[in-house]
Amino acid sequence: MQGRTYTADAEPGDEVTVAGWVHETRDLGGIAFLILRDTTGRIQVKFEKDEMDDDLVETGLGVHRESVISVTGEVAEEPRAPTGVEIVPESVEIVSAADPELPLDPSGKVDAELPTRLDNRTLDLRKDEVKAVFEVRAEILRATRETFRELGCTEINTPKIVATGTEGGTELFPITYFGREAFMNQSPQLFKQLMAGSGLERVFEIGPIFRAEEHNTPRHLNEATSIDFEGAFCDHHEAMDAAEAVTRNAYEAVAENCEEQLEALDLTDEFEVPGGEFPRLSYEEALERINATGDLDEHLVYGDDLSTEAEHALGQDVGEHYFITDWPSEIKPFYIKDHDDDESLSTGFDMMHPRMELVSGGQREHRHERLIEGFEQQGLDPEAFEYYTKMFKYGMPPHAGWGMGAERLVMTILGLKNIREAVLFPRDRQRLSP
Ligand code: ATP
Ligand code: AMO
Repeated sequence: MQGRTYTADAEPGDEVTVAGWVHETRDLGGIAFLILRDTTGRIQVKFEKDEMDDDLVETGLGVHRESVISVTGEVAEEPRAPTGVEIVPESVEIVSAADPELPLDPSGKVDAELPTRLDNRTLDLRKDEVKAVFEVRAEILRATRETFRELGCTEINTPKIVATGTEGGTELFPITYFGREAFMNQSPQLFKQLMAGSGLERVFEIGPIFRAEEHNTPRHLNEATSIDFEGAFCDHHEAMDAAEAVTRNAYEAVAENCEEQLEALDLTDEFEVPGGEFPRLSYEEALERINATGDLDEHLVYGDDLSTEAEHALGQDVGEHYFITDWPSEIKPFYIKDHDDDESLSTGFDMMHPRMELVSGGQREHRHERLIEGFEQQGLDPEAFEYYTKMFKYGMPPHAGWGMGAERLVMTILGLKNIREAVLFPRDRQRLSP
């Protein structure tokens, strides 16, 4: 809107036009106040009924909450106003009137359940503490791009409509692509590896992944945002260093640049950037520690995958971010390389937050014959992946990488209870719109 002043920029003595939402009105009889809200904050508009034009007063005070209005007037200092200034209006224009009945109360005085909030995201994001989550999310992604730049990576974008899955056959969304069978991509895994072998060498992608997850849980989405790294001439240790750097820098950026948002989320006092290096436990050590907690009904044996309960028990025991390394080869995907001195052990790793897994990664099998053997061992047809495997015949350096769920990162940094709170329009088993 031409000539519009943001509420935060209104200085005493200015003649301004401020446009925004009617946050609330308070009628005290001879005098009434309207609080106008925009993205920068709030400002009080004062109506002195005896001294002002009746039409002006009627328009200003007759409008329903959450309507969009534009107010022109002079800014005056007023110590009793919430921000120390107020506008004495000369004109009020109703730009877009709101219904008196709102599906959700943006002032937050009436709590709303998550589904109601998700159905009405526009109104929901008028609340400071909800808006703050998405401002923090944007800051985390900004800091992540900066970390990757420092790590010498180039940002890439890979296809989301693909011919094959990589992360296990049951979690694919099939689609029809001009009469052919195709799928929504579960991970940029194969494409990022192909780029590690290209002249780019070190790449990252921040993009959607699609998984037809069987469970409806507070930490799974059917469309998630994956932060992916892949680096040529990297081993799994360097890949873990990169995952740790991305995580720590995300926390640091939030601590440095999101003071206002942490306050809105009531996290100022408890927010902490992770301290020392994240401990690196081998899978075998992890099993021993989980069994020693006595928190599980079952006794875990070598070769077991870690259940949610096992992850929780270990997370509580360790109490900080940590890695689980050296998994048995058979429970890691075909593209992960085994240790040279012990082929039953993989270089695959997971990076865990005490609440959940954040990252999976590892060094990749870059030797063509071994890769083909790996496909066969997992019961996959290497022919279907020929577009990928053939590039391993033309000079493929050793490489390593990982994938990190962006929503899980946001969720754990802010202590959100449900991953859906970290997505504007989540996709889960029930939710396809908005
Ligand atoms: P990823 O999906 O990327 O592998 P994750 O941490 O989400 O990472 P899953 O394999 O999906 O890992 O789940 C980890 C464990 O949690 C598995 O053993 C799985 O069976 C279990 N699990 C997942 N969802 C549920 C659920 N709703 N209730 C109980 N257990 C679950
Ligand atoms: P993985 O399948 O473990 O590994 O996924 C990597 C990370 O992505 C996040 N994630 C999810 N977040 C929300 N909802 C989901 N349904 C979901 N699924 C996964 C998690 C998980 O740790 N190709 C490998 C990565 C690699 O080796 O580079 C992969 O996709 O945070």
